Amino acid sequence: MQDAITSVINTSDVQGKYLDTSSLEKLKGYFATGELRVRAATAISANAAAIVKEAVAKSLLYSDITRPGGNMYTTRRYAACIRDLDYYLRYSTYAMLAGDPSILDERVLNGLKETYNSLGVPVGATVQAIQAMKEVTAGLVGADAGKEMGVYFDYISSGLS
Ligand SMILES: CCC1=C(C)/C(=C/C2=NC(=C\c3[nH]c(/C=C4\NC(=O)[C@H](C)[C@H]4CC)c(C)c3CCC(=O)O)/C(CCC(=O)O)=C2C)NC1=O
Repeated sequence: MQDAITSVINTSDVQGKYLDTSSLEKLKGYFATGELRVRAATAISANAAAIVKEAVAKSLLYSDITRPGGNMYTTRRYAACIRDLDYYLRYSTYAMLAGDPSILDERVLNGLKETYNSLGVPVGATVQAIQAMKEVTAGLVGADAGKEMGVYFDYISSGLS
């Protein structure tokens, strides 16, 4: 896993150089938003279950997906879906704190699409639920932190698509 700091340091180290202006600007931006990131992570962890629940209500409930024949039908599969959404929320929060998406590649997206395809888990509906979490989260943490979280929700969405 990388973060905003190791990412610019590794890039400079490969070239055997001190940080250039654009790397220093990136770091400045990251440090300037440190407080915002920590505050957002605190609010998200205190409200994680409610965020997932509201996102499911907005995107999946009362659709064919929760009826017999749908992939969320049966309590076991419903629970697996809720658990997956909680993974996406938690790992997006880690990535937002790190300011870098690499943890999502390593721990979430690696092999996920293949698993979903082999189990018949619908990717389109999953992406809708992730986008609903993006909206609900932005409503909770405010526009600036919401935009930052949105980067990582979108990263998972495109990694699945
Ligand atoms: C931390 C990284 C990580 C991820 C991401 C993860 C995902 C993941 N989701 C799974 C299943 C599943 N995922 C879903 C999810 C859904 N079905 C729907 O219709 C909805 C649209 C959607 C929720 C938004 C369902 C229903 C299953 C169970 C499928 C089955 O067994 O038939 C499985 C198969 C094994 C299992 O059932 O536990 C994995 C590995 N596991 C991990 O360790």
